[in-house]
Amino acid sequence: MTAPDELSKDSIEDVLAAAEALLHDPVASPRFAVPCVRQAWALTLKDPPELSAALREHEALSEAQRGRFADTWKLLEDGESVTRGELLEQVRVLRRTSAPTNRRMLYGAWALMAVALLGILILRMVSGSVGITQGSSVGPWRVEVFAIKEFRGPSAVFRAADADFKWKGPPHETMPKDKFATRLTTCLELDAPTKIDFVMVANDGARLFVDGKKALNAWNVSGKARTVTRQLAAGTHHIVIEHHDKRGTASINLTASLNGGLPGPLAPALLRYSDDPERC
Ligand SMILES: [Ca+2]
Repeated sequence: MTAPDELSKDSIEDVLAAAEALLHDPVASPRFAVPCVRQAWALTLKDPPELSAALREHEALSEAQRGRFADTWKLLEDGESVTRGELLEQVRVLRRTSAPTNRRMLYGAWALMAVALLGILILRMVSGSVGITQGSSVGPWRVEVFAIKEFRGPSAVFRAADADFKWKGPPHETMPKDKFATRLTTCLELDAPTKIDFVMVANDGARLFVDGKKALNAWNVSGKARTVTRQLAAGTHHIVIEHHDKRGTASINLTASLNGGLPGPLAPALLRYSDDPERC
């Protein structure tokens, strides 16, 4: 069963805000913003199988925009680069055109949430002991949640397919809704040397460790994307994200580009679950 908070994790405003933060960061290459812009289009166009083809027929665009945007995504799919200006134009258009779709999605999310809650109620009536679960029992990421940001005291552990969460309430039924901390760990298995660009966005703060070394530190920076490039040897690499929330909503998202390819979530096929958060 899908947990209610998972239904609302892909708010288009958050995705566009992350894209803008990256595109306005003079240090970050525009390609770091590509996964956010792609996700925004996927939300707007209901996850089309081929984005360039869908853009060529998108009615909310002018004819010139259709051709230009479709060409941009074709280039990206072929591993070519794009300019900051091209992506910023798409973000501006997405901001202008996504509102009605977003309202429809919100309505859909509420409807799904109502169905999910009804399902939970029925299960509780049948079994008398079923609680709301977060995450799942499968997935290569180990997620451990603590009630305080020092990562001490009682914790809750679950698994996830991806390092991509947004919480409006508690991250787990045993945890508070504010001032909690999460540690996400996984093992990245590479069969060849690989250059990886990591992009991390978090609310309220997070840091990324690769093989025990701090690679990104945004512990006191909320909502701003941070990027880093690592050349990794073939073999197993321990990936750790530490995240904390102060109050309000909380989120963590990690994407990566491998050898200059199209950025996206780390593919589950490259990841292995380890029950030990300290090592692979
Ligand atoms: Ca927060």
